[in-house]
Amino acid sequence: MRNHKIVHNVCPRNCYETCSILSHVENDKLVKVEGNILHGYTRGRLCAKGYALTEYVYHPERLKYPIKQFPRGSGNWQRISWEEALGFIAEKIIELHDRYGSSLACGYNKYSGNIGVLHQATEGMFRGLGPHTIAQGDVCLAAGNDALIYNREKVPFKDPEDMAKAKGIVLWGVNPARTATHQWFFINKARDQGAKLLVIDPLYTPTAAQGDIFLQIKPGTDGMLAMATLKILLEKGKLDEGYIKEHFIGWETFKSYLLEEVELSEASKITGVPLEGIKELAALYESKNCATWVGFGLQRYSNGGQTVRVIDALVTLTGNYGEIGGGIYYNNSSGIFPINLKKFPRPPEQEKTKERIVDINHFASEVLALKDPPLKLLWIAGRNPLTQDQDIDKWHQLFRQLELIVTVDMFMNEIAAQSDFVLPAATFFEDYDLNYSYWHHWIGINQPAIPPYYEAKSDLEIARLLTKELNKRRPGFSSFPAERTALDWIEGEFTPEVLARLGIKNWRELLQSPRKLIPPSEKSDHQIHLFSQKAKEGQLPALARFTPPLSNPSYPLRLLTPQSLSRIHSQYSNLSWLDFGETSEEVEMNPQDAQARNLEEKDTVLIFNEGGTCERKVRLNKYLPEGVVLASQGGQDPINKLFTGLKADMGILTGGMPGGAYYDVWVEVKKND
Ligand SMILES: Nc1nc2c(c(=O)[nH]1)N[C@H]1C(S)=C(S)[C@@H](COP(=O)(O)OP(=O)(O)OC[C@H]3O[C@@H](n4cnc5c(=O)[nH]c(N)nc54)[C@H](O)[C@@H]3O)O[C@H]1N2
Ligand SMILES: Nc1nc2c(c(=O)[nH]1)N[C@H]1C(S)=C(S)[C@@H](COP(=O)(O)OP(=O)(O)OC[C@H]3O[C@@H](n4cnc5c(=O)[nH]c(N)nc54)[C@H](O)[C@@H]3O)O[C@H]1N2
Ligand code: SF4
Ligand SMILES: [Mo]
Repeated sequence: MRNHKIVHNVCPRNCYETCSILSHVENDKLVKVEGNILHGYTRGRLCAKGYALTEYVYHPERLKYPIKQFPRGSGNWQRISWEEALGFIAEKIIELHDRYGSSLACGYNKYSGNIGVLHQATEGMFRGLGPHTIAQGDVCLAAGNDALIYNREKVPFKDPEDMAKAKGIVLWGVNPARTATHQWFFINKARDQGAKLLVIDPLYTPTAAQGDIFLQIKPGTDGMLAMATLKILLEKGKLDEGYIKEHFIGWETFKSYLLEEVELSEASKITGVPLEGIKELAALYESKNCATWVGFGLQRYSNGGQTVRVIDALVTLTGNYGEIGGGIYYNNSSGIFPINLKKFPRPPEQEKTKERIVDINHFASEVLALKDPPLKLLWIAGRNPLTQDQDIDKWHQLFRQLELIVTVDMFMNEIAAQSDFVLPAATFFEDYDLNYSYWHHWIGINQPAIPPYYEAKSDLEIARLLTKELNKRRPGFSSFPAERTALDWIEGEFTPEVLARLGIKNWRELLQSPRKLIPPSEKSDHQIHLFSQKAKEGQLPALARFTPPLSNPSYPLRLLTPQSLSRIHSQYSNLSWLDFGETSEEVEMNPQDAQARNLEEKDTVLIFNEGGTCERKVRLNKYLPEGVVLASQGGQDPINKLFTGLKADMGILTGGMPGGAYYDVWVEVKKND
């Protein structure tokens, strides 16, 4: 074999797993990827999307050069040089600064394409311009994360590998058969030792199919299920009230709510879960070693945060604080890296005014309301809001006011197609990065395996080059430290605390192999806020209240759009290796709901609400509960056209903005004659 080498990479998708990859390279070409056996969580395996990365890197649709389109949206693209593209953008940034007296007319919208640390270079590049406009918020997990902060002051940092030691496992609103396949190793280890697996989901998912017990719940009613379970345990005398009184703030009010206002048969009706099912769940929580994995699915509701608070109350009141294997698993971001790309010092005049913050979940509509100055230049990186956002029609209005739209991406996604300039992004095989997971505790350094594809550049390289262009035109315009290389930034992240937690002396040891964080040494004192002063100050309802999620009298069907197996949101639909028949052209319906509307398999239908209309083909699914329809994300006619103004009840503490209530969508379906 000629010139064969193996390079360490880390998959940077917004995915629980952050897999460690060994890339086989021959003559500068990526020929194969495999999992790295030295990674204790991903254990030498990738998911199907990971194995398809060799097709992804050399895909014929990959963007090779900077391109410019005129008029915007016309498809009339012209290749240009990097110098020309960056020169034009730099001129525009300076001109806007002169026109408005600051860079507030310039902003970015960036999220989950690549969540590696160095991909925060886009944020850094804008920071260097002084005050500017930012899309802020956490799309994935904000409401549930806040809920845990209200209950416990901070989110428990759990090691998902410990789930292997649990005596029982509840998968609550999470679908790891699709979204976190490596976790099955640890779930199955526990099952081999006799742990029962109980799955709670409105959909009969591949995860539900693995359960010993499946509770098919009505969407948004999980809070009620948790309350009813607690009531059973309280009445059976299974809660240790002596301990609870000492460690739980607000127990008496919560207890009287359970006793006086929660009614089991009513709860069974609201949730759709039979009483036997609620009893099975209660039986599982009698064990002190029950693991509860709360997924991001169940908090995408207007009552999503409240739901997670009540589930956490169930977990903790039954004594499951997190003893070996047990406790709540949610989001394990360690927050250990300083992320210097967002913290470098700026001159005092750049610190005088604050950045302007816009809710990422409602970006276009909020930006349209901005004045003094209006947003004029928008930079998109690692995002496809035209399929993934809410209020998509507002994006089209926003385009009219923007003087320059720049998108950095590997592919011509829906937002790139509406941009003035598209800059080709390098894949993670083409530059360095530092990666941690929001789930497992392993850290890895991603290393360049192949040269950049044609003229593609990483987001960091682009930030450095644009900064140089700006400062060439106007010395000192940007304070972004453009001279720092990828390795300089990586080195800067390894504080003495990080090195100690990784048990290493020099960060370069990570170039040889990923390492696992040693857990922090502090002990939790188990104080739980069933009454939270902080939540009260945030004007949130008391915990002892179950608020049903929104309903809409005009639109009787609830639309769920969770994650697909072969996609990461809008990505990968162009990969033939991942063509498992998943399509965004269908809507799945229960046969009764279809019959009531005179619909049959393969009928062309319109699915609509006050937000808009999408065309789909009917696929009958007898496992779907009545009143729920199911569709996939992405595509040319995105389902998110039907999403308007949906906010979860919590999220401010985590993302500075409420989470998005992506599953609180109500629709009607009719034949398209
Ligand atoms: N294959 C794949 N993996 C992914 C992604 C992807 O696009 N594709 N995306 C990644 C990202 S960014 C994220 S945020 C995570 C999300 O991954 P998960 O945490 O698994 O969350 P979701 O897929 O949103 O929803 C999980 C489950 O919650 C269920 N659910 C919906 N409503 C309710 C409810 O009211 N109650 C209950 N009990 N369950 C409910 C859904 O039916 C679904 O089966 O996945 C990551 N992993
Ligand atoms: N209907 C519905 N909508 C949803 C959700 C849902 O459950 N249902 N889930 C929401 C959630 S949890 C999320 S996380 C969002 C995801 O929404 P987005 O953050 O918009 O994510 P993607 O659709 O994955 O698009 C990411 C883009 O980044 C590009 N990219 C990849 N790597 C890089 C890189 O290194 N640099 C640059 N510049 N670009 C790169 C990809 O090619 C792709 O075009 O969607 C949200 N929208
Ligand atoms: S998409 Fe997720 S599971 Fe698949 S290779 Fe990447 S990190 Fe691993
Ligand atoms: Mo997400």
